[in-house]
Amino acid sequence: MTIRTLVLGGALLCLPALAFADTTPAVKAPPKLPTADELSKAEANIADAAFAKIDANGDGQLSKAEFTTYMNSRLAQQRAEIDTAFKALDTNKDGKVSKEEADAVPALAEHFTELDFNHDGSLSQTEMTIAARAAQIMEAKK
Ligand SMILES: [Ca+2]
Ligand SMILES: [Ca+2]
Repeated sequence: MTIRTLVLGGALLCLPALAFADTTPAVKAPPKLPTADELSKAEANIADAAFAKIDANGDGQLSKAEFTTYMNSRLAQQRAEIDTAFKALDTNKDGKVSKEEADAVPALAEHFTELDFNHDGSLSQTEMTIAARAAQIMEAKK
């Protein structure tokens, strides 16, 4: 096969695509929304995927050890997320989130006094982590 036939072949392959491009209507049809049934199937897939992820040895059963490993990894991930959020809020980089800094997030500003466990007028990273954990424990007990 020569370079010439390759180039020619490539050009011929492009032709149908070009012809198609010319006839494509300017206005695209809106994306089709999934039906309730399709959404339920997608949710079942999420549950299956999560289960498979936690079921480390793939025996179709979740042991306490597998669940603990999964939860520890999730909690470590959340700790990293809290760390990132904390650093973003601490705009003057003094290692604390003041009331003024917390005002950037209305939900945080609203609960500032409750979250400031040691009542020093600012939120430490530990206080933010305690708050996140307390919220998760309440959620888990529902
Ligand atoms: Ca600060
Ligand atoms: Ca504090």
